[in-house]
Amino acid sequence: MTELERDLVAGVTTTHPVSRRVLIVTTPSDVHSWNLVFLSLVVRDAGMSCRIVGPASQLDEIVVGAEEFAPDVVLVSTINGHGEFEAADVLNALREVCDPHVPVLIGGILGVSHELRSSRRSALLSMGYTEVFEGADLTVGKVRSELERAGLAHLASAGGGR
Ligand code: B12
Repeated sequence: MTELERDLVAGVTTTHPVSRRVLIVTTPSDVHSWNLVFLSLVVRDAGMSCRIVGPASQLDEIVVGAEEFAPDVVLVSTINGHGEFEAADVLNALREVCDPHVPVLIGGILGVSHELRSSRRSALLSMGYTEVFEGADLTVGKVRSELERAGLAHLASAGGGR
């Protein structure tokens, strides 16, 4: 059995010797769950620890999850089309407890109109999201490199690794 397979059997929270921690949340209305499982596999495969708060992560659960897990990076995943409307509340909840340097990346299907994708991206970035993944951005390689970049940038700005 590989390390990844052992983690899958073990449950949704796993720890690795590498201390980067990734919190995975969704928006309060979104019940989709395989997106969260998929992301957790990418995170674990990259040798990072992860915790999933969702599906349908409520704002108080997001606050508690972020407080307990003290993530180095947060991934917000939503595909039901309401993401762009709930994104601000989720970010505000995270910022109640997360250090401002902690990168918060959002991705999935963030609205119901493909045509508005670029204006949605601009709005989410101005709101304070560190990076936005939608459509062609959603490759495993891109996600993984962004995760590593975000994790390293955070550790550097926090004055080194743990
Ligand atoms: C299964 C499914 C359901 C199941 C979910 C079961 C479960 N427990 O997960 C059920 C039946 C419950 C469901 C309900 C609904 N669904 Co649905 N569902 C799907 C379906 C068929 C597959 C989703 C899935 O599991 N994909 C597999 C995962 C692994 O892939 P993924 O979710 O796309 O995520 C990938 C990327 O987006 C990316 N990613 C995701 N998040 C993030 C985040 C970051 C940071 C990054 C980097 C990457 C990333 O990584 C993943 C792997 O590539 C999709 C259609 C489809 N074929 O995609 C519709 C779909 C998502 N559903 C849709 C809709 C509309 C609904 C409902 C509103 C329907 C209704 N009227 O009730 C409800 C929503 C309920 C709610 N409150 O959220 C729409 C959303 C449309 C939109 N956004 O414009 C879709 C796209 C169907 C469609 N074509 O219309 N659904």
